[in-house]
Order: sequence, then C-alpha cells, then structure tokens
Amino acid sequence: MERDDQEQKQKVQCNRTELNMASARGFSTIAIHAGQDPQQWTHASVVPPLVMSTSFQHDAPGQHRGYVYGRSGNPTRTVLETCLAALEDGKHCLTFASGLGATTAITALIQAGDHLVASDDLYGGTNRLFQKCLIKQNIKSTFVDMTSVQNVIDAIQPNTKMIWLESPSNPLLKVVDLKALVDAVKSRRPDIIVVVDNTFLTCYFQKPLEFKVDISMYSLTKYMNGHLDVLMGAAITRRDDLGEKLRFLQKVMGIVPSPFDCALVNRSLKTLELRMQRHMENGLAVAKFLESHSNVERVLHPYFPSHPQHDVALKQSTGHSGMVSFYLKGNSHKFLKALKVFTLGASLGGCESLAALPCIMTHASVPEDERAALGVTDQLIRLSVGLESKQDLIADIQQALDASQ
Ligand code: P1T
Repeated sequence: MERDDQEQKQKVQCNRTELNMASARGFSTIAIHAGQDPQQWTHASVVPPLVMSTSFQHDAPGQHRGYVYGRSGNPTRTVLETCLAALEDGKHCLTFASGLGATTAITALIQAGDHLVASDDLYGGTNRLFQKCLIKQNIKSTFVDMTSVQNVIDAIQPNTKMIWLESPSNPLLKVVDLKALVDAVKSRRPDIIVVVDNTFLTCYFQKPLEFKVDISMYSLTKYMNGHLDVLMGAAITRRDDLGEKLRFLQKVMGIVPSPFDCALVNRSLKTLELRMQRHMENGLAVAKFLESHSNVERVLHPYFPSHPQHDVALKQSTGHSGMVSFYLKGNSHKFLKALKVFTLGASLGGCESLAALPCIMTHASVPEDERAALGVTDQLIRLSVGLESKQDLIADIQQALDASQ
C-alpha cells in the first residue's frame, strides 16, 4: 500500500478542535499533536506536563476530576495512550510496565482450560511465558509455523481462545499474511482473539488493526521509544469490550509504566517517522553488503526478493525496520568480538546498532530441540541496525567478517 493512501486513511482519533488542525492526517502530525493540545492545561504548555503525583484530590468522597490514584490513571499516561491509539488508527490503548507486562495482561483475557495457538518463532521471553507460566494456569499453547495459514487452522481446538504471532518474527523475520490469517480464523471461529506483536515494524510501517486483527501489541522498549532507555509495552484495539477489559486488567494487575517513562516515550514518538526511515535505509544497506560477502551464507530481510514471504511483506507493510538476521559461514564468536561500532547486546530498535547471537542471548529459553528445528543456530546472527552513519556500519561489518574467517 502506498504511504499516501495509508495516510489518507488515518483518522485522527482525538477530535479536530483538540488537534487544532482541520486537515491533520499525516503520521508525524498525529505523533506530534494527538492528545497534546496545549489548551487542555491551564498553563497551555506545548510539551505535555509530566505529572508524578500518585494521589489526586477529591472534591468530595467519590467526586473527582477523572483521576483518583496513579495506578488506575495518570494524565501523562493518558497523553501517551491517546497518541498511540491515534497513530495506530485504534480506539483504545493501554500501556504497561514492559512488553512482557502487556503480554501478561493480554493473555489474562483468556482463562484456565483455554488453549492458545502461537507462532513457532517468537521472542524467547514470550515463548518462555507461554511454556512456563501460562501452563501453570492450565492454559496450553501449540506452536506452529504461521507462514502457512493452514497450519494455524489445523491447530485450532474447540477450546482455542487466542492466536499470538509476531510478523516479522524475532529472530528469523518470518512474515505472516495477516489478512489471510484473520479471514480464515474469523470465518470459522469469530470468538478467537487474534493478537499481533508489531514490535519489529511499528505502526509507521504496519497497522495490524487494518487487517481486523483484534489487538496490536508492542514492546515500546524497542523502536517506538527508540533510545534504549525505557521499558514499556502497549496493547491497542478497536474493540470496546477488549479495551474495557484491558483497562481493568491494567489497574488490577498493577503492571503500569511510570509517568516519567510515559513522557519519554511520548517525546520519542515525535521522531518515529524520521527514525524508521533511517533504520530502513541503514538496514537495507547493511543487508546488501552482507549478501555480497563470501563469508555470509544467507541474509534474512523481508524486503529482499529472496525472502520467502517477500510478496506478503510488500502487500501488508510500507517498509522494514533495521532488523537483519544472517547465517555466517565463519566463527560467530570471533565476528561478534571483532565488532567496534555495533555493540554486543540484547534488545533492539535504538539509535545504537546492536548485534546478538539469539541462541545464547535472546532465545536461550526456547527449548534446544525447538531452536534447532527452527534454525536458531550458533551461526545465526541478529543485527539491530541503528542510526549511525551508513559507511561506518558497513566498514565495521566488513572488518568483523574478515576477522571471523
Ligand atoms: O523486553 P520487553 O519490553 O518486556 O518486551 C518483550 C518483547 C516482546 N516482543 C518482542 C518482539 C520482543 O523483541 C521483546 C523483547 N525482545 C528483546 C529484548 C530482544 O532482544 O529480542
């Protein structure tokens, strides 16, 4: 889909007077203004105020001005949630203390005895939550390769209540056809909640709710905040019933983010479009260089024609982030040790380029046989290509590849 078309379709969720701009439909205009009209505060500050108070004065018992206690609601958090809902073209956004906090709350929508179908390639921590914690609540998960919609349909049981996937996935960058999957599932079982973890692309490159996915989930810790200094998660939906239940769970389970972190993420969203464009440019440049090098076996990038789901990626997203995975022919430990601009570290989506060995660093909690079957081997390296100068990133990769031979 062309970006212009997509932007035309963006509806500004907060009302027009609040946005103070009758024709505001562009991504960055929404990111910079939605939920942030200075007129809503008596001091008219252009940057939303950071409200740290955990207690709010009642005018009389039971009479208050919308806020009671910091866990159930906070004005700085409301600003962020309003902006995120508008950016995603959603209706309700709930933020949580981390991405896994969001996952914990979302999976609390289902109950003991229910069944979950999950993608076989997921962030290791999500896989661990499903296999080690949900199982204790008698929620069983079946893991399938969702690049085939038929696999998902075949895995559905009478008690299946949720489908959970990442697209592109972490770390193999598998792409799932969201429209085909939702249509196939909902035509059979409209009661199943479909959740897409959209962390790798952000709402700038992909909007799962457009494909009638029920919940778009984020680790905001990654690209959305983009500066490697906040842990936070979000769930965004158009459904009133799910929005209401998630708001209840946010308050009751207590997995809330701090107001300070909300202010940081809100600030970061203002540059999301600029950052994502540069992540894509740098990521493609690094991926192309990797592909040309004799010490590289195979490069995984959804915007390369060689990617098995390249057509699906082009159909449902408008670009790709700085996430690139590749299989090295040489010694991966030597390669990682030789890097100078890339930092060896978990996480992704920051200004600083990071490199990781998923089998040890981010996916060690995935059972070894499952990792081997998937191809998360000792030769698989994951890069989060940051915002440094392209030529420095390529030179760094080149010298590390040479050193790993
Ligand atoms: O770290 P946290 O904010 O709790 O988010 C968990 C999470 C959820 N979904 C995806 C796709 C993720 O990549 C993550 C976290 N991932 C890493 C820390 C990592 O290095 O892959």
